[in-house]
Amino acid sequence: MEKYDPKSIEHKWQQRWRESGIYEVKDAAEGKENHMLLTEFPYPSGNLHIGHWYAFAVPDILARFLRLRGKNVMYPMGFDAFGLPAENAAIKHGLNPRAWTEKNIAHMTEQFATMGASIDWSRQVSTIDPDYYKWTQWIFLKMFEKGLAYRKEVTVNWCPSCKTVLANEQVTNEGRCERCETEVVQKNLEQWLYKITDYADRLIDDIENLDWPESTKLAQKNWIGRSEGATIKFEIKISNSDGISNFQFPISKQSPNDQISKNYFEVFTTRLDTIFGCTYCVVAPEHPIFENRELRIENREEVEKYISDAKKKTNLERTELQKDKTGVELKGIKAVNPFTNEEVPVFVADYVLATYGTGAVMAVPAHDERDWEFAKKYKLPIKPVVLPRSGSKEVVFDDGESVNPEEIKKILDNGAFTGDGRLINSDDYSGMNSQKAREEMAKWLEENKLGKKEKKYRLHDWVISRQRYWGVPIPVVHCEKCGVVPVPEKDLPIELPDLKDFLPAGDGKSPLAKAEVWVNVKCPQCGGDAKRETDTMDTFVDSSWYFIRYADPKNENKFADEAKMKKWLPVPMYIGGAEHNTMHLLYSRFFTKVLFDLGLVNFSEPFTGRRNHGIILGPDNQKMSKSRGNVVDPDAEVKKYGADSVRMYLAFMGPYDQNASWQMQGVTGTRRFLEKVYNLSEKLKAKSEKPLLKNNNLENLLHKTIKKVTEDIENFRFNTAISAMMILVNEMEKEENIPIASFKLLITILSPFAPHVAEELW
Ligand code: ANZ
Ligand code: ZN
Repeated sequence: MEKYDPKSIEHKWQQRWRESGIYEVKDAAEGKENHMLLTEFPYPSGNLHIGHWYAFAVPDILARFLRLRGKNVMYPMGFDAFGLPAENAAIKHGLNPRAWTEKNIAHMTEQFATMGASIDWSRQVSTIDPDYYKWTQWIFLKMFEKGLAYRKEVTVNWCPSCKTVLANEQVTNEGRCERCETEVVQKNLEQWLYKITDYADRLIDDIENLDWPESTKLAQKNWIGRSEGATIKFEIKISNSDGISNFQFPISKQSPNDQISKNYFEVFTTRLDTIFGCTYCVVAPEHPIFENRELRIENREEVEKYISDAKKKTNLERTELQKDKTGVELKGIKAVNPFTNEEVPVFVADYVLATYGTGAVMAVPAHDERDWEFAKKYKLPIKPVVLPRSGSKEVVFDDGESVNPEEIKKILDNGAFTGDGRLINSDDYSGMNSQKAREEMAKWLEENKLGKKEKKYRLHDWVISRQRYWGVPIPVVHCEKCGVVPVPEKDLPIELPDLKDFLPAGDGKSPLAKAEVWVNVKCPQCGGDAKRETDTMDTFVDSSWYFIRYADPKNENKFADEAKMKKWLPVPMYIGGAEHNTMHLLYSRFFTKVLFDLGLVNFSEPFTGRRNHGIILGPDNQKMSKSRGNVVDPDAEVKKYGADSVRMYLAFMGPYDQNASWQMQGVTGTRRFLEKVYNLSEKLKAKSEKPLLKNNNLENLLHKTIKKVTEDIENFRFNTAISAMMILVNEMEKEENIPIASFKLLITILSPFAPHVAEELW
């Protein structure tokens, strides 16, 4: 028999698989359960890198395994093909974004073939295909009808160089544009948003039952950031030389924002039980209170200087990076604590964010660390009102007041006590535990209409507008008479027009504003002159529903046929990177819930199973990058060792969810292993088709290995499955004769990992 030569084997089988179409899956196969094994479809950057191999070749082991276990497996692939790089290439090298992207897709598809993955290319989905984005637009119209798509002026991260709005996640920790490193500034712009906050509770509550990594569930819960607490009204009093008087804004100053036309502001707290310890209040620099000129702040100039400085900082700088809390007292103004009627000073400080809660807080330095630091710095009183149930020494709560003075001293000298405990110095509430006090106090607030229990979320509505060319046009027109008018369904898709010049039109306008013929249309409602919306959609919109399309990729009348969706969805297993823990996975869940509420799909969670994969680092244990010169080229490795060896090495590197560093000689190990397997076929005794190995121990080991490989694959422990096969093969090598039946078993368990050589040996 000749030597193992992957070159002569692999290409041949890849061609055979393609020509026979064996991986093109039917919607039903008798006696088999359907299973869509989903991986995150790639962005067509132009070249498959080793990370792509890790993301697609290793899950292919699972796809092939599930097929061997009798499932009707769909292993689909597509391209998330809109986005900035195509447009940047267009601007930089004068290439057409569509031509650039399509060329990349063609090249990557060829590279995919060398992986030997069991992909069903007949179901390929590409987000730039008008047959696909027609439905992305259609879903927008459904959202619009339901009030889930709306326009609002929002403060956005603005990159002055890319001239585009950036998502928070596209801004680096240093406050720079992720792509071009320019310093990001804040800017107010009218944007389109999806109202994901309407789904905040369901997005948190429904996550419990999913078979997902705990780390992903936690990341989503933190991202949504639900806090249960209360809002409380604090009356504003102005003090002047005659003393303090009740302040009433003139009626003429009625503002759309409730809070600045009334004589109070609202705070949000999760610790209502500490309210007797409130010694001052803080409002955010962007708080609407400052818009009211009637509010005579004696030191307005100083305050406005502080505000304008604060607006230059990013949220991260304000909250985490800046260790020293700063602020300015609003002279001439006091806030009244509704429980004590005490008047406390009001500060503006940038550690309070306008975008969270109500943008104002009651400060309780005895029980909040930030407030404690601030109080020490500005010499504000610290008033303990909650003590630990048992401190270093016994605390006596007989009448709710007698306490160990050492506990008090500890708080005053060492820092806030932030836990729950028993209340002191809190009138009738003294002696209650924190939980009970919160309940009772909230009741009192509600009875007196001074506040109420409330939940707040960190999650904001999703800004989907991008001022970019290479994206899905938002299907609305702006009419002078009718305002914003949705494009009728029958006119979809609104195709992207061809452009010569892809530079943004300036003033935050998309390059599409330059496409005059395309922009100027008749209003679908009144027939008058109107203009198309020129913003395009965030690419995360495109990828929020692509997995549904795999069930019915060519449907021209619906985004997918109901019967077909029932056959394939929801997705039982989705494999991808931990970087998508929040945005992509959350957006897809939101889309699914919206479609579910519209009665368009019959499942309310898109992915019942989820596993994350790690990252392949360079041989130097660093992230691979051209500048470090530690990039591993999969094509070169395949040429040298064969695809089967590369696949196996990737699976062998470690637990699939962990990062692993590529070892230069690593693939030689799996290559040698496959050579051994190949050479075992010399020992086959064709005539003696005896079912068992002569050596009882070895027969035993073979079956133990089958069991172990099975369980390991099911649990994503591909590395230990390979170790087990290596041990088995070493033992089999010592035999002189190997029955064909035993060898077939070995080839079967090997085939998901090294499909080409397994097919050849079979
Ligand atoms: C009084 C208090 C006393 C608070 C105490 C905490 C401890 P989470 O859990 O993250 O929701 N807060 C409210 N709005 C804020 C804003 N816009 N910017 C900065 N801080 C804000 O945090 C809620 C707590 O964070 C609230 O409860 C408020 O401080 C503060 F012993 O109110 B607390
Ligand atoms: Zn009109």
